[in-house]
Amino acid sequence: MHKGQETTTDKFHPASAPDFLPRPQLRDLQYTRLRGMVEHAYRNVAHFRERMRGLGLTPADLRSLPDLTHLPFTVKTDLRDNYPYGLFAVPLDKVVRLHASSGTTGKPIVVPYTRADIKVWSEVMVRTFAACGLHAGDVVQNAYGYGLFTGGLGAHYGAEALGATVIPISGGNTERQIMVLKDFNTTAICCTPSYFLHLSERALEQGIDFRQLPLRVGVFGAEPWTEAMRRRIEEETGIRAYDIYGLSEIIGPGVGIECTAHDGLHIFEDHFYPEIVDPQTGQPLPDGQEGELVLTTLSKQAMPMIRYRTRDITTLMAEPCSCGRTIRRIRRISRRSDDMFIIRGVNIYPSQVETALLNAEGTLPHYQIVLTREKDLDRMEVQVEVTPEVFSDRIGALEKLNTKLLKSLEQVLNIRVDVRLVAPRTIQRSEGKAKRVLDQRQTAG
Ligand code: DLL
Repeated sequence: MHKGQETTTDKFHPASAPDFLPRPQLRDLQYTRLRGMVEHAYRNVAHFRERMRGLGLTPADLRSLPDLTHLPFTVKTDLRDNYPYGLFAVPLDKVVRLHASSGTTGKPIVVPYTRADIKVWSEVMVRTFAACGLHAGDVVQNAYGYGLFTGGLGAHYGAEALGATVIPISGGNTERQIMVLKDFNTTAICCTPSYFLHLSERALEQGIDFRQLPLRVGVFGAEPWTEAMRRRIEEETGIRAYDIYGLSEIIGPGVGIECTAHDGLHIFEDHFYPEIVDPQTGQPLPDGQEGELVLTTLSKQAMPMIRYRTRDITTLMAEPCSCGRTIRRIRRISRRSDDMFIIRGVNIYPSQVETALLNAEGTLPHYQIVLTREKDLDRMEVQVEVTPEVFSDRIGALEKLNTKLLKSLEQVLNIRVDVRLVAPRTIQRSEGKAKRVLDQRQTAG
């Protein structure tokens, strides 16, 4: 049962018009914008110019949209190597905002915006919220972090431009989040799915059931999550949970969003051109085939990105969506090509573990994967919280669940791993992106 009344009126939001363009018109628009953007990048960014010249290409060689596949890729190290301002295509006096993505090691990646870029960003975020059925009158609690992270301000500008009432609460301070959610009659919340679970759990401990509140929509992203996780969230809180995708290098949040059909994420293709390539060879793959998402910005001024390798693994869905949008969809991003770890020769992604765990009754959606090395042998332990009922049951219930999880994990992963059932609230909660894998193999020697 969901409180979120799903309407199709979102398609009538004026800002959403580009979502419904006839495909030939959209392709014309994409090509025109691509030409302009490549010329701009070629003229103003030495890195792009040199890379193109290295392949004997100039912007004039771009005679059609498919010619895009001849252009060189941009990868994360290109951004690192040009830290901080080397890939900027405009002088600093045209840059009105800087954000940065922290990354796991070393220096961050710096992303600049001109005034026009901010406008585009707000526009795609309005289209994002409209696709989730939000409108003026909604009270949006924005719990994405404000600051260098793009989540907070990106969602803020979009929600404001939509005409909604924004609560710029930022991430963290769980007690205050719950108080505001209840007292301010919040109808929509933006945060990572893992943090939302934490909020709803803490609220329940205080006797506050989200199902009894006006909250009806969650706009969740910035980290991978699964259908099993969505089911848990929707069942436990009575809201509709939407998957929002984005990355700093391209703009921040607002690259893609689910519509009320909840069947893939629409990419705002008039601003971000998607391709899927083989992650190993870089060869373009046809629609419907899984691979690495590559994005090209079509309108970004301050830092255009040509064929950026996102490392996010997904599939482009060419078939039309029941919502009527003509912009293509990607499947939910369940993994990154660099998420993968290898245990005893088997490739494993955290999302496989999540699905296996959450399909079992008695588990809570909090888990962690701990990798260690003992006598040169890799060991993987999956720690998962169990419901208080299971935990306080006779030892039999725990054992039964343990055996069940061992089996389903072995089925999914094709190797035997260890499972440790732990008490509720044992696994550390995150206020932003959850850290699912604890790799202690290096330190274990
Ligand atoms: O996470 C931007 C964002 C903010 C997106 C708020 C959505 C909501 P970065 O910190 O640069 O930017 O991280 C980008 O996060 O390449 C994906 O690997 C992952 N990611 C983002 N959204 C999703 C999602 C923001 N819905 C990286 N599903 C991306 C899976 C996601 N992974």
